[in-house]
Amino acid sequence: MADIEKYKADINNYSLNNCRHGNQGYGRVLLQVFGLPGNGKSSFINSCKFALEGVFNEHAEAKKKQGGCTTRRVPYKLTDTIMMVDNRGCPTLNKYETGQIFAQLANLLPINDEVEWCEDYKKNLDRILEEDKKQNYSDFIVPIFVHSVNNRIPSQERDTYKLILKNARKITGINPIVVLTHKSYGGLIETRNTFEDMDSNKIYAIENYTIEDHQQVLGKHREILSFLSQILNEVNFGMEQKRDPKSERNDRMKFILGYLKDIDDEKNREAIREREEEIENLQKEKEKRSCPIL
Ligand SMILES: Nc1nc2c(ncn2[C@@H]2O[C@H](COP(=O)(O)OP(=O)(O)OP(=O)(O)O)[C@@H](O)[C@H]2O)c(=O)[nH]1
Ligand SMILES: [Mg+2]
Repeated sequence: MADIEKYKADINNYSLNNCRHGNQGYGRVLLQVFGLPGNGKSSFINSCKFALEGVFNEHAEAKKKQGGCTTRRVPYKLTDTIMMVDNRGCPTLNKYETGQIFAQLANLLPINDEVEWCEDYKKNLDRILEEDKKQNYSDFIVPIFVHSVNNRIPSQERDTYKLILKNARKITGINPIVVLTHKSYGGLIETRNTFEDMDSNKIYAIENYTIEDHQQVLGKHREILSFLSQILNEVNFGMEQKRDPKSERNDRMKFILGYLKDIDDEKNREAIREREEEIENLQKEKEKRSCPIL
């Protein structure tokens, strides 16, 4: 029990001011929870709050729901310094949807609003530029990828996952911390291996508290609090170096705008290819008609 109280005290008293070079302009730690729908993101946030505060509440709505339950980016306060953000999960992993994951991760989409995202480059750009007016650059972002062991990743999708995790690292400067939920449902070792093969080096397995089952368990509390405390070590490590929140935000912005532009260029090239094919087919058709077989 003593370790649990120690973890709680460390988490509750954590301040960026105590980092090696002081807070360097960062105001809070933003634990950016992301992943596909239904993998336990909201439940994980509820579990963290339960372990830290001692009372279970469905802070973040957690349900089995077709098409995703959480559709906004919702922030949940863990302490005065630590915030968890429940990001919208993406049902598919096409380039537009992954662009949306990255824009959320980079903290370039508004918090507390519906995450509206579409295939229109200009609209997405406007949304990001509008949010940028708030000049919110004082968050130290930690990416946390939540994935259920129930959700086996087919081998043909591994490259896409790998790319998402790699881009998340580029955006935030931290290799995403992987949280595997439903850990007692079988398949944990296999899923862990899959993530290790995708270059993940920080993988935690937990069983979330849920609305159906939130009987307090010492082992679960310990696991979750130990997780949070290790995340703070990660932040301390990142703060060992001199950094500048403003230029980091600019770099994130550059990355996202470049990514969106590339997708748009590809879409336009694809449209041109289709058009050329159409013309070619019409041409062939015309030739056939003007040259009947004798
Ligand atoms: N047994 C068990 N159930 C879990 C666990 N994590 C989540 N669940 C259940 O799985 C379902 C989906 O969990 P959510 O937390 O809503 O998942 P989400 O990732 O927030 O989903 P979206 O908001 O739709 O993106 C809910 O019914 C949860 O109760 C877990 O570790 N163990
Ligand atoms: Mg959710």
